[in-house]
Amino acid sequence: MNKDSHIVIVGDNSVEGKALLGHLQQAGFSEAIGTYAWGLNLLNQSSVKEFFNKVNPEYVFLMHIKSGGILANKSYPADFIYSNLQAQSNIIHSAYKNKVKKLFYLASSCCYPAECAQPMKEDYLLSGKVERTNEAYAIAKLAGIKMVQAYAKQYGVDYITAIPATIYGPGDNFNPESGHVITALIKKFYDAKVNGADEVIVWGTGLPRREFIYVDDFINACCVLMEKYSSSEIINVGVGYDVSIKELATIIAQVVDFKGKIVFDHTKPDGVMQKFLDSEQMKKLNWVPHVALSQGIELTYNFYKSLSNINENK
Ligand code: GFB
Repeated sequence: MNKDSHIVIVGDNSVEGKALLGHLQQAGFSEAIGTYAWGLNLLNQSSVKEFFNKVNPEYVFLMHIKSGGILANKSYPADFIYSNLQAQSNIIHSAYKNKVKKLFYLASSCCYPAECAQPMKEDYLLSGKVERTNEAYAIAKLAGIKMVQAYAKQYGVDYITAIPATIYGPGDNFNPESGHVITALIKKFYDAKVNGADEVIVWGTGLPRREFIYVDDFINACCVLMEKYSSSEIINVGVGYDVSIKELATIIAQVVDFKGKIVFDHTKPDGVMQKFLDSEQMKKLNWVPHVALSQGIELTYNFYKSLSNINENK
C-alpha cells in the first residue's frame, strides 16, 4: 500500500476497524476511509456497488461487521447471520467487480470446531461441528472464508483471511449484555467498586480458557499480512498464551482495584472450553505481539474511565 492508495475499511465501528482507520490516517495514508463514517448501508447491494464505483478502492479491509459476546450471539442468531452474510457478500463481490488489488477478510476463532485439538491449527477448520451458542455467526463467517477462497480460485484474486484471538481494547463495546468478556467485566467490576458492592457475578463456571489480543497488536498484524501474505489459506493471529475466565476475572479485579468476592453464575453459558490458536505461521512473518494481557486491560480500563468521564474521587 502506498500513502496515496485508496484504502477502504469496512466495519470501522468495530474495535479493530476504528483503530486501523485511525492508525492509517495518522501514518499519512490520506485516502483511507471507513464505510461506517461514510454512512454506507452495507446491507444494500446497490448502495455498496455505487460506493465502490465512486471510491474506486485498491485495498479493502473487511473487519467485523456484526459481532458480540456469547449472550448476544445466543439471543440474536438471525441478526448475526443475516447482517454478516449480506454485508460480506456485497463487499466481496463489489471488490471483485471493481478490480480491488487486495482484500483482507477478518474471520473468527468460533469458526473452528467446538471440540477441537489445541492449539488450533489452520488445517482443523471444518473438521467438526461449531459451538451452538454462536452457530449462526460462525456459519456466516465460514461462508465468508469460503467465498474469499472461491473468488481466489476462480478469478485468481489476492484475497486473504485472518482468524484472530478475541480482540479487545479502547473503543470496544462495554455493554455487559452484548459485549465480550473483558469489556463486560471491566464495567461490572468498576460499577461494583463505585457502588460499594461486595461481589461481582461472572458468567459460567470460570473454567473456559480464552486467548486475547490487544487491538494495537492486531492492527499491526493486519498491516503485516496486507504487505507480506498472499494466500487464500486462512492464517491465525494469536498471542501464544491463553487464560481461564477465572484468572481473567482476577486480573481485571486487580486492575480495577475491586476487593470484593467473585461469584460464578453457573446458569450462564460457558461456550467452548478452549479456543487457543496455533500462530506459528504469523511468527514466520516476523510478527510478534507487544502488549501483555494485564497491560492491555489497564489501557482498556483507562479508556473506559475517560470515556465515562468518571471521577474516582467522587
Ligand atoms: O467473550 P465472550 O462473550 O465470548 O465470553 P466467547 C467468553 C467467556 O467468558 C464465556 C464468560 O465462557 C462467558 O461465559 N463470561 C463471564 C462472560 N462473564 C462474562 C460477562 O459478563 N460477559 C461475557 N460476554 N462473557 C464469542 C462468540 O464467544 O467470542 C463470538 O460468541 C465470537 O461468536 C467471539 O467468536 C470471539 O469467546 O464465548
